[in-house]
Parts: sequence; C-alpha cells; structure tokens
Amino acid sequence: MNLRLAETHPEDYPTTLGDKRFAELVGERSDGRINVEVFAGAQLGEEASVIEQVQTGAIEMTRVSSSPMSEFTQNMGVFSLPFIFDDSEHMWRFLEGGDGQALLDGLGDSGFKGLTYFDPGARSFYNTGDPVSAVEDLQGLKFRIQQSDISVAFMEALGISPTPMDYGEVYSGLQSGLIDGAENNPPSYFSASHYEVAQNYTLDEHTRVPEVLIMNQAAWDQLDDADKELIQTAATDATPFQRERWNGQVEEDMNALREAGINIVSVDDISLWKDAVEPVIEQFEGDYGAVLDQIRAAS
Ligand code: GTR
Repeated sequence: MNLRLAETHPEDYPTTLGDKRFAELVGERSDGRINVEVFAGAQLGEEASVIEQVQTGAIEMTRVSSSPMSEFTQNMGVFSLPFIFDDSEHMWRFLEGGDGQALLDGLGDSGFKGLTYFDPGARSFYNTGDPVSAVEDLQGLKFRIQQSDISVAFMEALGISPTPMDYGEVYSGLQSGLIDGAENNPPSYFSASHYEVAQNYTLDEHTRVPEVLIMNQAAWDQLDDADKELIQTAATDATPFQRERWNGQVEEDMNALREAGINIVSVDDISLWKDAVEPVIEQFEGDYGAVLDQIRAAS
C-alpha cells in the first residue's frame, strides 16, 4: 500500500521531520507493507490545492496548517483568531485534551481523517520599510495572509490591508513590493528566506495555528482495524518527536536571524494590540463561542 503525503516545507523543516518520523514508524511496524511517501517542498502543490486533493482522494495524506483547513471545515477557523492562547503550554493542554481531540475528529464531517496536531509555534509580523512596534505602525500596510476569512477580519481590525496569497508566492511578493509584509513563525520566516527581503521581525506572537496531519476519509475507511490502529498510533507517536525538533529549530533560527542582522523588534504594549482585535473575537463569538470557552478553560 502506498500513501502519498504532501508537505509544503523543505526536507529538514520540523514538520517534514515529523512526517518522516511518522512514515518511518508506519514502515517499521507494518514490515514495509504500508509505505508512506513524503513529498516535501510543495512538490504536490500549494496548501489550498493539496487540501482539496486530499478531500477528493487524489492525494491520500498531507500535513497542513489549520488556517487554510478552515475554508473546508469551519471549526478549524477558531485557531486563526488572535491571542486566544496564553502560551505554547496552554495550546497543548487544549489540543491534547478531549475538546482538542474532538475538533480533530470533527474533520470527518468534511471528508478528512484527522490524525494528529503538530507544533506550529507562534506567528509574528515581518515587513520591509520601517519597523513595527505598535498598532499605529501597521496602518495601511499590505500584508500577505493565509487563506482564511477570519484572518481577513483580524488583520483589518489592526489596520492592515490583507492579501491572501499562497505561501510559495510570498518571497517574490515581498521582493517586488507587491506586499509590505507577511507573518509567520521563525522557522518559516527563516527557511523560506523571507528574512532576506523583509528585515524587520516584530515579536507580537499574535496566533498559534496548529499544524494538522490528515488523511482522505475514504482511504481511511478502507483500512482494516489493525491498520487503522497502526497508522493512528504512528501519528500519535511521531508527535513528541516533532515537538522536540520544533523547539530546537526555533532557537536555532532566532540565532541565525540575529546573526544575519535582522531587526528583531519587541512590541511596546501588547495589551493595545489585544484591545484592537477584541471586536473580532466578539464578532466570531457566535460561531466559535463554545470552543473559545473550552480554550479559556484550558488556560
Ligand atoms: C507555516 C505553516 C505552513 C503554511 C505557512 C503559510 O507556518 O507551517 O503549513 O501554512 O505557514 O503561512 O502559508
């Protein structure tokens, strides 16, 4: 059995290493009968297109961000709301608890089997031109965002002009001046070389958008119980490895960014940023109130 797994990041990126660990465990535990083939570096397409292909079954598996997933399964959108987690521990308490797992299971309604979450770190803004340390500095700037309606609302609340765009187009967008900035965690900002063309990195840590490992639901349904168990356990067991690699990579990349002379900017007063986006949380309280309460309860 051959299962193709699409991954947008390069070979040595922590999510790709998590995918490969998963593939290795599946291979070992099935004595090579089930082969998970990892296609790194967006070889099978950009995330929005890959998710669609996993939904139809053209590709069996992918590791993606829950942000573009929200266009296919609304519940995942909650993670694109800003400042909902206090820190990484809070996020993991929620994800590993019953409510986080229920959210992953809910992907079944949209044709996906959710296997596990991977660590996404925290996303922060980066831009060309003058550094950003306060909400006023963001006014009117054009920033690339992930494909999600919630991100549009949240960026607008900060005064940004949001431009949804594929990840693979961000570098040239920054270079040509089509956009003034984007936002991501340190390993993405570094590995995609965006730091070369946008040299201010503002550590506002506005979102933690979990990565998800998913499979086409019909392909999952065709597996017998023993193989389902084998694949699920391999995904669960690959997760601590991915999290460990993640933490190491963030540290390494922050050092590399400092060495490259990147202007790492701290925020003047983060409570003002939170105040600015509060109306967005209220706006989405109708759709996500129940899960927001669960997230608050895990704080
Ligand atoms: C990264 C994430 C990718 C992709 C990218 C983006 O942090 O790991 O899956 O979603 O962000 O901004 O498009």
